[in-house]
Amino acid sequence: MARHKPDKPTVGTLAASALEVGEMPSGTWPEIAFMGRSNSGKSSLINTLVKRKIAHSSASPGKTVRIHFYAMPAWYLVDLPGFGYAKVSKQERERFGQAVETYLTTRQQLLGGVLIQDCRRDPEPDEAMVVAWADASNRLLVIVANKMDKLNRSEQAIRLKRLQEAYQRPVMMVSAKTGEGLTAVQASIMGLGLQLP
Ligand SMILES: Nc1nc2c(ncn2[C@@H]2O[C@H](COP(=O)(O)OP(=O)(O)O)[C@@H](O)[C@H]2O)c(=O)[nH]1
Ligand SMILES: [Mg+2]
Repeated sequence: MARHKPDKPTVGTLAASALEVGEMPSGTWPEIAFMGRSNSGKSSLINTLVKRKIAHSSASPGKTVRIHFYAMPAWYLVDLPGFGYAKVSKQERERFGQAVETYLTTRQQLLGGVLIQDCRRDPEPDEAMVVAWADASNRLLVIVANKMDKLNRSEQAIRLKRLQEAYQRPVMMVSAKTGEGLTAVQASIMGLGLQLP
């Protein structure tokens, strides 16, 4: 029988920083993975959602990029510093891409993902891959279009329509900066039975 180390880290703390399964939390808490192109505002969104500064900013050049597990009330917020990550070598990027892929496709505790993108951009192949993953693995995916404060009301409506057409899924317009739209994101996390701090 598998032996689990009980999960009991303090809310908001970094419980694990992993590149391999053996380095990931070994308990049974469910996980939600936050993904997005760098500069989409992923860290800002995470920090606003959990009401504290937890998300790392991008690692300095040459530093290994890892999968970060932050303790929430009885679940883990998983920060996947994924695509568009240009500061590391090609070799490093491939290694990391493999770690993320293995995590996404094999992790039992993973309930779903939150995909963050800049509302002013259209989805690119990286974003499409995340949607394909959610479809193939039948996992929940919340698509968040961030930085809505950069657009006026009519531009917001145009972008929302365009993004929903491109994704063929609901998209939530938010601003990590002003907090606008975030209750919908909170509601979808809480709809999974997970509590936010
Ligand atoms: N105006 C505005 N700027 C934002 C918003 N979210 C993030 N930013 C800015 O976008 C830049 C990248 O944010 P960061 O959270 O580091 O993005 P990450 O690379 O995806 O983790 C920073 O300068 C943030 O201050 C937002 O909702 N509105
Ligand atoms: Mg970041």
